[in-house]
Amino acid sequence: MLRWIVAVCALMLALPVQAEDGYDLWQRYRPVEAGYAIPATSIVSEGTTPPLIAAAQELERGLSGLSGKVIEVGTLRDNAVIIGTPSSSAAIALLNPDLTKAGEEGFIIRTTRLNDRPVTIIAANRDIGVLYGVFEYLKLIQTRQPLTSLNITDAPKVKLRVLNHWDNLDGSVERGYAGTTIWDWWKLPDVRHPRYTDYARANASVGINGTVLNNVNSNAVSLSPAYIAKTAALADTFRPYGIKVYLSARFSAPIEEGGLKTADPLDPQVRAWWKAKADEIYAAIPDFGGFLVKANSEGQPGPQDYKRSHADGANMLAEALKPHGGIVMWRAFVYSHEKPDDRHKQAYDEFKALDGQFADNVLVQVKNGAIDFQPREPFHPMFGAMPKTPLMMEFQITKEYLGFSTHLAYLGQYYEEALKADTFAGGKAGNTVAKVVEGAVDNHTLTGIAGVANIGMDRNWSGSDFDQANWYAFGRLAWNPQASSRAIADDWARMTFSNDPAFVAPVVDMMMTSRETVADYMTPLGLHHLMDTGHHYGPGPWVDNLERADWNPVYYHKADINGIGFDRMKTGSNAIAQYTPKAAKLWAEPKTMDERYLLWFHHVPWDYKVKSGRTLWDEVVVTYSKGASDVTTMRNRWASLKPYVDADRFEAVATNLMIQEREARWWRDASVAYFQSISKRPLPAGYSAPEKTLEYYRSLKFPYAPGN
Ligand code: BDP
Repeated sequence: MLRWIVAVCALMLALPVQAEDGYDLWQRYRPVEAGYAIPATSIVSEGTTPPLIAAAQELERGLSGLSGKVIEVGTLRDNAVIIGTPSSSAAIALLNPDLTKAGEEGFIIRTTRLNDRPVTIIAANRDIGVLYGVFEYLKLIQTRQPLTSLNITDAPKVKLRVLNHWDNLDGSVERGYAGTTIWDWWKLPDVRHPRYTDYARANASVGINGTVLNNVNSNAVSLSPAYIAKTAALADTFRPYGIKVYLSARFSAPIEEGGLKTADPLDPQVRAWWKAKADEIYAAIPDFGGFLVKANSEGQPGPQDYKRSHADGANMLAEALKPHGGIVMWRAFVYSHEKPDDRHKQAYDEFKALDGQFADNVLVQVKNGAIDFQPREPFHPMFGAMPKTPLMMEFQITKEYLGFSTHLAYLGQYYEEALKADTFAGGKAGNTVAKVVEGAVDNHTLTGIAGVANIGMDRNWSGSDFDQANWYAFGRLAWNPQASSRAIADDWARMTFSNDPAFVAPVVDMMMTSRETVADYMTPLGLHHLMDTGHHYGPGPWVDNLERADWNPVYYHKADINGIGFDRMKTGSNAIAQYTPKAAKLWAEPKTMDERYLLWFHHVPWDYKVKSGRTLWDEVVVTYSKGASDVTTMRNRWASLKPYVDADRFEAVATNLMIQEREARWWRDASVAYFQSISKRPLPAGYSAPEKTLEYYRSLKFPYAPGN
């Protein structure tokens, strides 16, 4: 009897636990429901290289999980899935599929016949393409697409699809809201956590092929021999998944690590130091990707410390990396200490003149907007303005300015908005930011998109279940910047939660409006940079006492008794002139423009009549209130979806929405209280007064807010 009880208990422990904690991301591979047929019977893979082994393992894992049967790698049977390249697989070579459109990293998936047997082939020119094809094939099943007559060709439109980790060597993550860093620097290179492999699997599944391991506010120790060995261990783990490692390089490292007196990029000793450093790194990591650099920005050292230009700095590093095939991603997020000019204009002003001066292995990495990852920004005017320089897009995946990990904001919709914006480069319509980034406008082959990661040690990786969608959407849009964020949300929701249409449709709708909702309750009508000091958590529109004018929210909203908004027209900072005339025209006229950008570009009287017929003052209050009440709608919607979601993840999301509802009201009340103290106008009829006094909101302090 006792033996029987023990056996039953052991069996129960071995059974898959129903509860889900989000660790599996969109790669859950739970059995499909009856009625959806997976024809696959076996996997045929002859490849012996690490990416092909990883591809076969992933396919085995995915197919076995999804079909609920053991699907082995081995014998060729009817409906086998054959994977490989023409050189690794005799079967693929025999079938000789047309791989011309698959390029270096793409793939084809095709149902066909081999010796009169029905088979599915996943083929590519290179091993990594096979792995990407496997993930695509699994996605078809995960999203319940028909598998009977497949004929898919896909290849990435952008070459470098890179995560930027703002992770520090002490384990903290700048702007990280998902726990500490996943890099266990102390125990590397010896201890290689399984989580590193799962990280690589997740990234490869969306086509991410690079990762910058350390913060752009970097520490020269990352370039020391001990840390190069640690980085090499991570590179070894990621290599089978097609992911290269990069490091943020501190510009003054020749001084701090090398003991030199200067980091002047034109100094021969400095140049020699970087060359030797590059040689040392490549000896340990032959496929090292290169350097990301934040220079002369927010106190970081850079070439301007020596009266040299950004191009001088970037080209020195490029020269050191070039013999090894490495590249430099030089960030354009700069605003100078001396210049009192509109911060919006500074990156463009510094970089535009350098167009054509960068070495051919340098990309200039530009944030999506000219200020700083605000809930809404017009696209950065540098896109389309530097035809001779490959411009790399930098998105922020971590939600520094959008409510950390407790507010639900699907950023796929934000990324798509930025990518679809028309730069009218060369005066031509249709030269969107996406096309500039893809290199299609100016014929660049070196192209890239970066995303500031939202990954940490939290069990669910991203701090919240819905923040996983932002990592996912980033990867998908980096692969194809012209993809639809709605379709991506649809895939994600199916893979992460459920394929039930009664779940998918409302969730996707909710995701698609969620970022607008955040913009409404934080920064309506083009307002920006109103977050509280340092941590950027919660409202601080009253802040006016910081050292630099352009760190203060009052600098950005410029509200007084008469009106509000930043005049970036000719009458003001004239930042509008940095856009091509056709792009500028879209924002030039308050009467006709998209009012979601109104106060970004115009200083407008409170009594101005907006399109709704209300006064601007009333519209500000109404939009803040709408944002707050839309969160209540999201919360109710999620509550109605309880039957479709496992208990733990349902509760986790519900709790976050409760927090978001409370904080959206806080944003609304604090902002309305503050702006009313300036506008001195009554609230529109039917809108109740803020719950607490302005003094109360101003007194709130958050000394331990994360990510700061
Ligand atoms: C800002 C962040 C800051 C970063 C900086 C950057 O607040 O932590 O260091 O951007 O991108 O958004 O360099």
